[in-house]
Amino acid sequence: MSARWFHETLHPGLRMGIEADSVLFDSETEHQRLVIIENRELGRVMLLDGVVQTTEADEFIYHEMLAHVPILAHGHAKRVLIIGGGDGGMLEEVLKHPMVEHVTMVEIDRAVTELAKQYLPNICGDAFDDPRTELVIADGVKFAAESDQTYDVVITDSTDPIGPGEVLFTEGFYASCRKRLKAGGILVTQNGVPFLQAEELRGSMTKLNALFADATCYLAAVPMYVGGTMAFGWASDDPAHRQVALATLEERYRGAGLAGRTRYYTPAVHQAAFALPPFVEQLIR
Ligand code: AG3
Repeated sequence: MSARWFHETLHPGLRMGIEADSVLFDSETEHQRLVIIENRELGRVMLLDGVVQTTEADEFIYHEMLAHVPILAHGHAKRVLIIGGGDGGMLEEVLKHPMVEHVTMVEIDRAVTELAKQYLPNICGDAFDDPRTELVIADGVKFAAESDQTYDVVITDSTDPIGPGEVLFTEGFYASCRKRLKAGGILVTQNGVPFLQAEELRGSMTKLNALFADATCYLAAVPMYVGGTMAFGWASDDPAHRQVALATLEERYRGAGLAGRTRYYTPAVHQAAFALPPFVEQLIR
């Protein structure tokens, strides 16, 4: 069988291609087109509606930075809510914290979780079987609006604001997330690559600034999210959470048993991620 190329369709006028040494899955789910391929550089790669969601090679950067930054900044997070995140990579990272007692993950597409268990065990591990995990197959917008549960950290591990993911970038959704936070809780969001998705970041930050006492973004370069660094939205009513001293972060990092077990996150990287180049700063104020 000849190799097949998959081209990402996210940025009009630019084309990123990944050669599939093999195609493990390619079909429409109830919600979207789901593709899992294998590539010699990247390992297994999952795409949703033509957009790379995660790869075995670089998932650690994205998942570590969206999980450990808010949890270690918070310092005593016991309850975490993940909106999206069907591949289980975020769940697996969050569960590394012994202090975390309960994680609710709300994924709209059951097929994503089922296929991740089958084809992406290197990404989700056995996170779905952890007794602390509560998997809810539902619309994240509806869950955030209607649940009566509250959390210390809320993570939106979403697709981009096109198609089914668009609602996860609205003011109404962010307001619901705020209601799901306990006092002093932290919301973090997948917010795209600002070099290519400036308006997406500007839009989210305008809404987060209006709703929270303290809102900003932080950055990490995830190679297969092309275009430079990715932005993660950060919002909390407690500004102290992004001023945590390095020594404190180090103590919490060691305390969680994470020292030497992360491949991107360190307390120093955590602090540095909040330093923003002017072209990003201008988008978020
Ligand atoms: N979902 C975020 C994919 C973002 C792609 N955007 C982009 N390349 N600008 C990741 C899901 C992993 N759990």
